[in-house]
Amino acid sequence: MIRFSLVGALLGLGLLVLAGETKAQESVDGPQIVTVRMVDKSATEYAFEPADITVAPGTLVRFELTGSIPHNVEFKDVPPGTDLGDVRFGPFLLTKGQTYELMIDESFAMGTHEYVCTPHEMMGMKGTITVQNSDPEGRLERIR
Ligand SMILES: [Cu+2]
Repeated sequence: MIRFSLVGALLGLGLLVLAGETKAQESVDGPQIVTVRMVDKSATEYAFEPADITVAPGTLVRFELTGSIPHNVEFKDVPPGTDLGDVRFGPFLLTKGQTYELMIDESFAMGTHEYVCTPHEMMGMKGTITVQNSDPEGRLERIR
């Protein structure tokens, strides 16, 4: 039971902080939502789709597991001034359809944030989130 023991291990490490189940409501005043799918392209090929996104501060990035292989989001190379805390190493999504949401707030400095799926980095499962201010007056700056 590989999957069972993986769950146990994750629980043991206290990493199962899943944003999961709840789907954020998209309203007129709500944040812009960008979805990145975690895709099993074959038994040995996994990918984030789209791999490279550009977002404004205040955007909600939603990772969605579309297959049956567990994936996560681990930030590797981030711009100076970024302070991700626990978000640096995200939880593993285990169930098809499960989501993990990241609010692009002030903990993400402007610039390109490179991330990988920890177990599948060597198989090319990586992506980037480029944070770019599309709002020169700074209205969105303080949205969390
Ligand atoms: Cu993966």
